[in-house]
Amino acid sequence: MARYVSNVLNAEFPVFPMPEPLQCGRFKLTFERPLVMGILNVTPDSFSDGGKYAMRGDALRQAERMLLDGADIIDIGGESTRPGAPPVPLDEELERVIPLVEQLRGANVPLSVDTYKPEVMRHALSAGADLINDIWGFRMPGAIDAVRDSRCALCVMHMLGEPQTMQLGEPAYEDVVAEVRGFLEARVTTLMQAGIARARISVDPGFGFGKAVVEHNYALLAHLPDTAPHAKPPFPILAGMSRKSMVGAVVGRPAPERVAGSIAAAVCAAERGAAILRVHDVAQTVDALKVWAAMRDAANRGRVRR
Ligand code: PT1
Repeated sequence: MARYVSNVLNAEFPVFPMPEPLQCGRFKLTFERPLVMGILNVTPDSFSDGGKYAMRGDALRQAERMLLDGADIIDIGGESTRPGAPPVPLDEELERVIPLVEQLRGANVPLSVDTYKPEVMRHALSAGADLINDIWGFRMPGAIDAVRDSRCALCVMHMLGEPQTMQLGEPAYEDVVAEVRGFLEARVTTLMQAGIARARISVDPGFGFGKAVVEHNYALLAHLPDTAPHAKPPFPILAGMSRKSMVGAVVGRPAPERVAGSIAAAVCAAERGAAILRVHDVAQTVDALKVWAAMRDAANRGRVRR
């Protein structure tokens, strides 16, 4: 008679070497468990005509919510980098982002700013940002100079093409995992040669940024540890899949209904050693990761004898 044997009892739990602590402005982040980065979009709400003040109030309330829900980092973004989203002028992005950094600075939580503009990076760091999250991987002229003399962390992301056009043609790779890793290796080398300490650098394969929706994104997720530079100790990996079309394509639901699918993706990434998960649904992701961590801890204790 066929018998199902639980893998957990017999196989070893996959163990990935833990990244060293990440130097992140006022903080030093450690990765005994994956950290949750809550997404704070500071963009005008089409349903509200209250202008900037309402937008800022909404953002502050949302930040408060995410902190109560257990977010470890808040990622503030003033320009949507979703495929096809229009660029935001510099002064508009500054007006959206900098007041929020100032107002959240007292919350004693690491503040990340999602920007590729060197000028926004400089102002954000002066206002007290702890991490600069750059979808362009610090390739814009002046971006490296903007962060060099600070203690902020960097998130270096892979993107093929530009946000406006990256999903229009068919993104083509010979080996998507190796090519993303090669790109990140080259960026990390350039950053360290420019004088940025290794301890400040995290990497991100850039889910949804110039990748075929199912084929490439799920290959990157399946092989997540291989998307980062092969280095000892490893660089912390940040994974952002929350509500993206890679989830939508599989569950067949619009963005607001992709919460459960996104949590499954986050747990898969945790299982593959992700250090930071960038998510919209902080409370649900924190719970899911607690359950996953309890299972991992049990696996590490070994099989219980009686
Ligand atoms: C990300 C990320 C980001 N994603 C980092 N920063 C976005 N470090 C913004 C879709 O396919 O993954 N890592 N900042 C949001 N971008 C997208 C891309 C949103 C694709 C949606 C899609 O639906």
